[in-house]
Amino acid sequence: MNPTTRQREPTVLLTGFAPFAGESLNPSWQAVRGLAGQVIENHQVVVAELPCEFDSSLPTLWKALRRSEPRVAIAVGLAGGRDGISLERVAINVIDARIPDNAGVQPVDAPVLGSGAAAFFSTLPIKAALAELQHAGIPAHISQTAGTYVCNQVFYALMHALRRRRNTRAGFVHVPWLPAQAAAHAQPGMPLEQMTMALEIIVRTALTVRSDAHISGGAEA
Ligand code: PCA
Repeated sequence: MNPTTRQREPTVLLTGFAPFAGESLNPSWQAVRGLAGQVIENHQVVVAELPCEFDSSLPTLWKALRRSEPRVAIAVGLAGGRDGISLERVAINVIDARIPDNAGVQPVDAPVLGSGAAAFFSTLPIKAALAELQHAGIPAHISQTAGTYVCNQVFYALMHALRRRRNTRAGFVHVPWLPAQAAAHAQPGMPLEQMTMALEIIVRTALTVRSDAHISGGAEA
């Protein structure tokens, strides 16, 4: 078949991160990897692992976006210490690294993109996804900040790259520690199967729900 005329199956892009800060596993990549090649609502799941490096994560993200041309793109990262799935609401145009990345780089108060808007909102139906996750018995919440580290940078760059693609929904999800990591840090964790199931639910919701649910996911602080 002529590759230029071949109809490609629509795709969903999921990215996870390489381990960082001395950990040997990053649950985000473990969970994303578990959905590689699966078909959800007639969309093929394409996955990519991003380095936990300010400089190289973005070209890797852009390449994955170019290759997959997804209908839904969700970047996933670890937020150690959180006690459930975090549906991130907003990406901000700032990097302020508390620790160096895997390349030893530690930017402070730098913009993600010098000429970019101050912030972008997730275009995923995060409230509807929250309701679905709660219905499935998976701990989850809306998060009002994705931090100021590599995850926020990738979230911001993802939303910036897709800002004119009205038909592509995109956003960011943080997952907590895996159980063994949670025990080592004395912080909350979640089994891998539950994280993978959560991502599948979020993808399905993004592909099927037209307008987001009107339920509170707010916080006082
Ligand atoms: N979590 C970090 C970067 C990579 C990851 O998985 C963050 O939240 O910024």
